[in-house]
Amino acid sequence: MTDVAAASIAYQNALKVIKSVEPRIADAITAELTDQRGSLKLIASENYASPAVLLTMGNWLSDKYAEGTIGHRFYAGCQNVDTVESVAAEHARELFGAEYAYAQPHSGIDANLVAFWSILAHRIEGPELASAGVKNMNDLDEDAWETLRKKFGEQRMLGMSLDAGGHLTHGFRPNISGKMFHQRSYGTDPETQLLDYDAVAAAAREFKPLILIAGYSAYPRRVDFARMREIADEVGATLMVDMAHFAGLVAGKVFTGDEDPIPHAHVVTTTTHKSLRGPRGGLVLATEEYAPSVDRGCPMVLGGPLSNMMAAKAVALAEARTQEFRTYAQAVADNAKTLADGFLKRGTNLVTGGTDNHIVLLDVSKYGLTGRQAESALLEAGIVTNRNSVPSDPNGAWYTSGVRLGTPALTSRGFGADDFDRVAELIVDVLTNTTPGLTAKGVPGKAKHVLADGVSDRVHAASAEMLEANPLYPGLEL
Ligand code: DSN
Repeated sequence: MTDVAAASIAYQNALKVIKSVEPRIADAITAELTDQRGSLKLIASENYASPAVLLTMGNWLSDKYAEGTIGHRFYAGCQNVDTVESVAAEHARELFGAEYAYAQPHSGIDANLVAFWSILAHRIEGPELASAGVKNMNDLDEDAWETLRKKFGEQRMLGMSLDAGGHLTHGFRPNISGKMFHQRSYGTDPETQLLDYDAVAAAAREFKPLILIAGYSAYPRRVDFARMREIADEVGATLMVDMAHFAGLVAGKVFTGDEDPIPHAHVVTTTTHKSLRGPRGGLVLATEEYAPSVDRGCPMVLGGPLSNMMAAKAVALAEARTQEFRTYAQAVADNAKTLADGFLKRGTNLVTGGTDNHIVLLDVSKYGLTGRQAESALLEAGIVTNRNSVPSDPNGAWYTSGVRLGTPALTSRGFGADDFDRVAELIVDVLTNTTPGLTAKGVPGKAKHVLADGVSDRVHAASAEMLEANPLYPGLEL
């Protein structure tokens, strides 16, 4: 339990110290708290970390360089960083039941990069070194090194398509992963919008990827990881799961058995700040087989570990091992279902027709709006969301036809079933009272919106009641 009186004093004093050097930054920090306290945050990838997690980030651990691994650093004096990283990895292993955990990645993208290069090291570099009869890549002659570099560039990755809910780091061209790998995507069934495992298996048989990636950032359903592992095994692929979005539901034992990626995947990556409710950062979990190559993450693709952030990860993971967190995780999933039902009964179209995780994906085309117009109308009414593509989106990835909602943040504030039904009602009120704004040529466009008079005020007033009844950081005097 957080000692809120102690946290209040800590923050008040910290802000006083910051203000004495750069008042604009102290003011921005305070203003961010005011904004977060006063809006309905429904961004599926955001949450509210505890004061204990937040306070752990701001200290002198930040000043220490510690490239390398626990007990094998390229700098002297890393004994305290060793403790921090060991505790973070221990909590991660025990929380998720993983054979090995790596706490250094600075973000989800970094965690995925560590995973990709570890898989390449294990599957491509290792056998190549063995066939050349050397232990270290520095011992390869120039020709053998060129051959190895070419082999890295020939590898294939199969992941979920972006408009079905996959993530940019799963082999798409704007991200480095799309430049590293030959990529192919699997989508969802055109009718049900659900994952079609037979289609994934057919694509895997034809494409023969080195890496099969499962995981998503905008798919409102659970995944059968046992089935994904069968597919990977059939074609000799490594199964990598990116659980950045739903790690909190795995940690909280809402996803178990075939829905828990850890027993099925070779390598699992995650962020620590979404449903897991920790600091900004990443983790890689792996089987013993992949552990030695994952352990090479720094300096293979990462800069020196952020020891203050690893410390905050350790605190958040300790929190996630409590019964309180399990209750929270179950509430996140229950609330998403209530939210989805609230839309369905009011006639809003949902991608896949509902949810069984923490995401609800609205298709706003029936309101005559793009996702971008819906997002900005909702923001005007104090509801913070983000626009998102829907499968086969006619409006592309910039304007989109969807709005993605998530329940982790408001559930952390204590919102329950009645509140989420009311949230659905407010969102429908905004969508039905918004029309497309006109372009410079005087025709309806895809970017601007017009919200009818009075709607913003009535939605703000209704939200304020719920926000006051469920305060953010109750007792924290700032
Ligand atoms: N930004 C994260 C999300 O919103 O899902 C993924 O990168």
